[in-house]
Order: sequence, then C-alpha cells, then structure tokens
Amino acid sequence: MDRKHFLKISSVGLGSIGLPSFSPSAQKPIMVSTWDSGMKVNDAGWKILSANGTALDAIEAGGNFIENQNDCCVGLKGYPDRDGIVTLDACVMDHLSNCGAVAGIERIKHPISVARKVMEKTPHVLMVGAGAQQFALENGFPLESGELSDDAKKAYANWLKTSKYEPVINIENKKENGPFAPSFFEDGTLNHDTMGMLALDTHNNICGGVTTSGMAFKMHGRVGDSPVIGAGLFVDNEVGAATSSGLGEEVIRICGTHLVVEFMRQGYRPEMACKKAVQRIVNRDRKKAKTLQVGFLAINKKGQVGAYAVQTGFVYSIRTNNQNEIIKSKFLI
Ligand code: SD4
Repeated sequence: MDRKHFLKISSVGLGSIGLPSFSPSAQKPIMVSTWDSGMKVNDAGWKILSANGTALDAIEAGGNFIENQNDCCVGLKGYPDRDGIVTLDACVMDHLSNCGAVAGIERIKHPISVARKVMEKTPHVLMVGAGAQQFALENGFPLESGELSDDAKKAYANWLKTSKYEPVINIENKKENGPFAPSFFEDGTLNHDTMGMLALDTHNNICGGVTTSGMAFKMHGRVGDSPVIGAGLFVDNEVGAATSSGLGEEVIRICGTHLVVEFMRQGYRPEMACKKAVQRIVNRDRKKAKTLQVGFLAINKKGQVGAYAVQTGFVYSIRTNNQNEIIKSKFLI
C-alpha cells in the first residue's frame, strides 16, 4: 500500500473524538513508530500492550513483524550495501536502562531479537558483524540465505549503473527538493523506512527499539545511528524516550535521541524537544542540512508524543485506545 493511500485511510484519529490531531496524547498504553509502515508495526505491538503486556515485548513483536516484510529498509529483504550484502542494525532499550544492540549482522532474520538477547544474556551492549552472527547462531537463530530479494536486486542493479557513492537519505517531495534528491532513486524507490518504535505500557514502563538495514548502498562496514544507544534510540523511564530516522551520521554527531530526552528532562514537550535537536543539526551547517533528512520521534512519561524533522516528508504512526493513525511531522527547513 502506498504512502499517500495509507495517509488517506488513517481516519480514526483524535479528530474523530473532537480534538485536533496534533494534540498530544496523554494515554497509556501507547505505541508510536516511525513512518507509515509503523501502522502495522503498531498493530503487532498493540496486541501485547492492550493485553497488559510489556512494552519490551510489544517492541520486539513490532520489530519482528517488519523484519518479516518485503521492506526496502528493514530486514533481510532490505537494500544491500554497495558490495551487494544486506547488513542489519538493531537495538532495544528498556525501562531499567538495560540495552542491547547488533550492528552489521548478516543472514539473521530478526536482529531486534538478537539485540534483546545481547541485552538479556550478556554483560555487553553492542555486538557487531561476524561476532554478532556467531552469538545469534549460538542462541538458536537460524542462518538464512544471503540472496537479495527481487526488489533489492532491482534497486541494486539500478544503483550499480552509476555506483555513485552518495550517502544521503532521500527527502520526500522530490520535485520540490530536486537538486537534493539522490540520483539513484529516480525510479521512485525509497531509501528510508528505518523502524524506530517507542511504547509505554500499562505498567507505566517505557521501552524502545530500532531495526533497519541502514542506509542503502552504504560502504560495507558502515554503521549508522540506529543501533547506537543515545543516537538512534534512548530511553529514560523517568522522563521519556526518543528514536530517529534519517542520515545516521548527523544523528550520531549530536547524540540525537539522548539530546531529545535531555530536553524533555528540562521540561520541554516531546515536539519541542525534537525540534531543538533538529535545530542543533541545522545550526551546525545549514547549507548541508538542506541536503539531508533527519526526523526525531519522542514520547514522554505522560504519553505525550511529538516529532520534528529537518525537512518535509517525515511521518510517524501512533496507536492508543482512541487513536490509530499516521501523523505528519513538522519540519524546520
Ligand atoms: C542509517 N538512520 O543507517 C539510518 C537510515 C534510516 O530510514 O533511518 N533510514 O543512517
């Protein structure tokens, strides 16, 4: 289902109960996920949250759902790196500040579950590459085929025509942003959709997770923000949590999600906290910022939600008892 269609059908919103849809929610349980693909991810998590399950289980279920799909940017059917190899990044962080992550893992279907195992079964936080794969195999995850999906094969063949190494995340509304649109996505394929998820459960606990194949056609070995705690994900159960999508290097540079949570700790609402982190990126180099996209999504302890992006195009999905819709993020430039 395409993005526009999805946006159109998302009608069960706060609007329908008489509140403007940008009004912050203050309910629990609640699950929010990046992009429109987050709708179905939230559905998977909601089954658990609505039965008084834990935020951690909901996040893992959401991550596993999207890792099973034919998605450009998550799971083994995602787009490969520039050597034609799919490498996956994922992390989880729970309400006790426990966290686990894997980066650059190959041929494992559910990296978010491996990240959870790193959190629960090792004294470590981040495992990478061959070692992460070995750990996954030792913990019963099967070794999958390394073959690309048909869509990924097509996109990769397309990219190989120019093999232009241009590490950018495409900005939607490409006509408007013509000069900044990456040349290898002329066919309309997207290179975003990293799944960042945040949930607040009925036990009043917040947990988050991220799963992604990372930036399409990245250098082999390149790791983005997604599995980096404090960059792609940060949770502080006293304050709230944040996740990000977009050009990971820019997020890592400012410890983006940690920054968002710290702004919330200072009393800013989630949207303003996200905006201030986006401003940090833009103020550093405005000219460069015009060429890239980063979006932050945050939730606070009250269940209020907000997002902000560098450019237009970032959307997120929200699920509560009263709300099940896609919301467009505001943006700075
Ligand atoms: C990365 N942040 O690897 C990821 C890419 C992304 O939506 O978010 N895509 O830099």
